[in-house]
Amino acid sequence: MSNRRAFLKKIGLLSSSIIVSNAAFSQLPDKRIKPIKNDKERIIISTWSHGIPANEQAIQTLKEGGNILDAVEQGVRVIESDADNASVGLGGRPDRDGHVTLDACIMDSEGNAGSVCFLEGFEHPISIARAVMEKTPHVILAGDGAAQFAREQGFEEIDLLTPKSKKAWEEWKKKSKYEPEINVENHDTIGMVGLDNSKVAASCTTSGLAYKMHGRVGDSPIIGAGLFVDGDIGACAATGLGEFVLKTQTSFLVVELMRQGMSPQKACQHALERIKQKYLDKDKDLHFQVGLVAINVNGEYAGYSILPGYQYAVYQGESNTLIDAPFLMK
Ligand code: SD4
Repeated sequence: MSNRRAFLKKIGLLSSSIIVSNAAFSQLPDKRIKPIKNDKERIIISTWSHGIPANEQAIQTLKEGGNILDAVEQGVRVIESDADNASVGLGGRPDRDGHVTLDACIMDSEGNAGSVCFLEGFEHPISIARAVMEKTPHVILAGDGAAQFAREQGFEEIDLLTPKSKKAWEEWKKKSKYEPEINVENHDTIGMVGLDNSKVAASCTTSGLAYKMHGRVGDSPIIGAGLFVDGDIGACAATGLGEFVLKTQTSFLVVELMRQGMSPQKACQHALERIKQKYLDKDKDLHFQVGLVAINVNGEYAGYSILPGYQYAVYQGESNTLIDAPFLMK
């Protein structure tokens, strides 16, 4: 008996039981939410307080006739360009070798997605990610290949390490301690989800964790981790310590839980509980933040985090509000 057959026999998965388990799969509950198709509802939600100006731009884009994909792209570009914001893109904190390396992705209602990671020297990785989605047969381009593509597409090159972020990095090098404490004063990512005209979309862009290893790629450019969109269900985007978002595919999980009938708030809470049970409950020395934003196609939305301190911005109707998210643990 082959090793594989022996293994399948041991775990009781030889032919007849495979058929049973496939049948069981097809009976998994799919309480797909019924879209209300409220064409007037227009909602934009972003991670952290920089979500306020980003939402503002996203709504402006919709008002000027852009669609929801344009809105989530244009919204986060504002933060990518903000040199005073030490978190994303220009002025972002570099890796331990002094390189500002960028991760970003974007996804639409039809299931199209594009991403760049470990990219250096461009102001708007989110727009390069969109170009990957729209102009190549691929989903992800990385490093030099992503830079080559960006150049070919006419994206302008720029040195992202500002004198301020260089000084902070030089200060950091004196102790060289890697402490990814992500919270209100120290976060690196903007994730945005939006709904307009019954269509959802999401974007996520970051210079990644401050002083990470050169070459490190986080959750933010990975479809299913940093964000996920299903046009029949809704969208989710994540911020926080990317390694744990990657290991649990958090954004995909949230959308799948919404597909099973959970509200965005329940789905976010449940997905974060998964991280807590798998990692935090097993190792009392672990301490990290993960924050989420999620929306379903009916316009219900939520933000949630593991630890206190996470805020998200919601633009709905005429108001753009910063909300303290509920959290799992003190
Ligand atoms: C990362 N998730 O690179 C990002 C970091 C982040 O606010 O969200 N910071 O792991």
